[in-house]
Amino acid sequence: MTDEHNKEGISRRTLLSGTATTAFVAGGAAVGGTGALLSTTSVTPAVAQGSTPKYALSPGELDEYYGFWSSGQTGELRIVGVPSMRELMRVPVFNRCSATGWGQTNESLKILTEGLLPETKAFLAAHGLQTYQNGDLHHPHMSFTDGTYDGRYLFMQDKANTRVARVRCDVMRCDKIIEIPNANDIHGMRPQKYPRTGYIFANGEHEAPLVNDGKILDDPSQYVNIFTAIDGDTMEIAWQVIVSGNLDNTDCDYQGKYAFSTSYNSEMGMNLAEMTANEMDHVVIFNIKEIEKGIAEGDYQELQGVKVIDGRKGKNKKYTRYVPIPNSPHGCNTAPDKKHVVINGKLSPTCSVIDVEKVDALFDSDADPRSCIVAEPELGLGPLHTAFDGKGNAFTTLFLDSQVVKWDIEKAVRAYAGEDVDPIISKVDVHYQPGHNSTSMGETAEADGKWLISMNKFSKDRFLNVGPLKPENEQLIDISSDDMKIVHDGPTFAEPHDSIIVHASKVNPKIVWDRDDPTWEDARKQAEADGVDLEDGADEPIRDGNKVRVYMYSAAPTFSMESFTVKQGDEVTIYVTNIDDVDDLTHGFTMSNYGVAMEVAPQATASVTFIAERPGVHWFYCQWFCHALHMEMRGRMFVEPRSA
Ligand code: CUK
Ligand code: CUA
Repeated sequence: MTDEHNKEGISRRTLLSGTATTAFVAGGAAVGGTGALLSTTSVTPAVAQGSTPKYALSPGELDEYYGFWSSGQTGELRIVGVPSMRELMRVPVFNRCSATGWGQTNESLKILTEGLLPETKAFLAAHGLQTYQNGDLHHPHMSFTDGTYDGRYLFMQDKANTRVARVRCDVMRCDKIIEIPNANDIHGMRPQKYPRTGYIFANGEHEAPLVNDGKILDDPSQYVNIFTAIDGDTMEIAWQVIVSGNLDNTDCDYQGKYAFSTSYNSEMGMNLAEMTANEMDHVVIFNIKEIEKGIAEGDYQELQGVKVIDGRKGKNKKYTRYVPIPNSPHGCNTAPDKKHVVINGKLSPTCSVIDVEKVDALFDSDADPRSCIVAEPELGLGPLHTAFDGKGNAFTTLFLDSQVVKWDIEKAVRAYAGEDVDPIISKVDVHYQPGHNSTSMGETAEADGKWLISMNKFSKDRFLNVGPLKPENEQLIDISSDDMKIVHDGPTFAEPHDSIIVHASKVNPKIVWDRDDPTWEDARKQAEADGVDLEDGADEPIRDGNKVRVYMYSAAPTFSMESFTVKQGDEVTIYVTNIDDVDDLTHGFTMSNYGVAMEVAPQATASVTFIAERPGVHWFYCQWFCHALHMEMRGRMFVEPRSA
């Protein structure tokens, strides 16, 4: 370790305020007790040398893995090819998408509005909105069956507006979004691994009064946090648990018995000094079977239609256990060995390893909560998240050190038991300040130890300067050998937190939509009522008072209607069915100067409603380049003025 490196390390630490740094040092001393904060393990060079990296795919070659990426405050889900790191698709979820019409089409508005609470709808209506226009999507995770991905759904949360969404993997479109009552700002979220998903566990991060109607304001003693279990099949809330301290990240076991949530603010502090005051925070362990039993036996209060159990510290030890963990833990990651859960220290240089087999005793015999901790290796500065290779090794991001550390879980357990072994295998510099990381199939029992993505928060000098706002940098690391090799820098726009890497064999999306897809159920019913076949369209608009419905189909390069006439002020709904049954032959429908645009993929129906308030001739056109005569794929809407 050079002096320069040390200096850099110290300057990075100033990213944390003085208070936090003090707390960090205190936590380190309290837990580690072994002296130096940094291990002397050699750092592998950041750039791979020698043979052609196997991440480089030839044109036309397909990736071995799907990467499912969050996009943070952009609010969408992204699909990335791994190892090529090519961005393949953006799936709109909590955002508004200009290309697909997500947030504008009737089909998407139904999904975006039906799960909102009544008071949220009223609040949004006061702003002239039907739904939120933003979201903060941190954690995308796939549904599990028997401990591995099953390719059915992807689930993701919205920290900004307290929602959980589901994406269907057969069409890669969001089909459900629900707002979580009673909770605030859903952060950590994971699907149940076993026997299947099953539950989606969702952490409310920010504490507030349980009925947050303004009667209680600056009285933190009355604030609580809420852990929510959602039924992943119905997307209805199964139950909630009131907890002490905030909830950050979460994961669950491979036995279907417990879920685990980190809390960086067990103090329930309202400012930085208060939040980092204690040397120990905690992990909350939720006893799923006991909670289900408590619900069945009526040990709950019903709030906003949800059954809520009290699992606060010292309240009811059947439901929860609070395991003390060094200052401000963040990531929570269950290892593919089905035995260990790694709690990442953040302000403490340690990771705490829970043995799930020792958790039963916490509930059965009132054992010391810390008795489930079987290792607490000191790894470096700012451990945030851990991923696994399925060979007994863990990979932890070190935010402050700008490194990923590879360590041996079993050796860490032996060291904790007193043996003189060093669990750290190697470290690699990443660029810079990593948050999450993920390994190929790493959060399943089928972790294969090929690739690691380090999701770095800062990219600084790694790319051409694009102005003060920089992309993130996601680095692809070959972990097939002990010295981790960075083989690729992948810039991404604001701001992926988490990702999963799923073997392509697990996912098998359709090439064209099925005509009987439920997505356009409302359009199907309306067409039936109007005596129209969606695939044939109608020759004329169908008038129903001041409501006008226009049914057309698209077949490259024409719309079935060349023109139609409505009256100024009419509420017009356009239904477009793409009857081209051809791979990749997407059409679109844009009504110019009306702010209207949507995508219609092969064999899909999409619809959009607007008020024809602008009189005159308005061209509609296909905005998806579909044919040599794509430019000619257009028609006119005549809007007769009111006075005429
Ligand atoms: S959190 Cu972002 S780096 Cu929201 Cu999963 Cu840890
Ligand atoms: Cu249809 Cu362009």
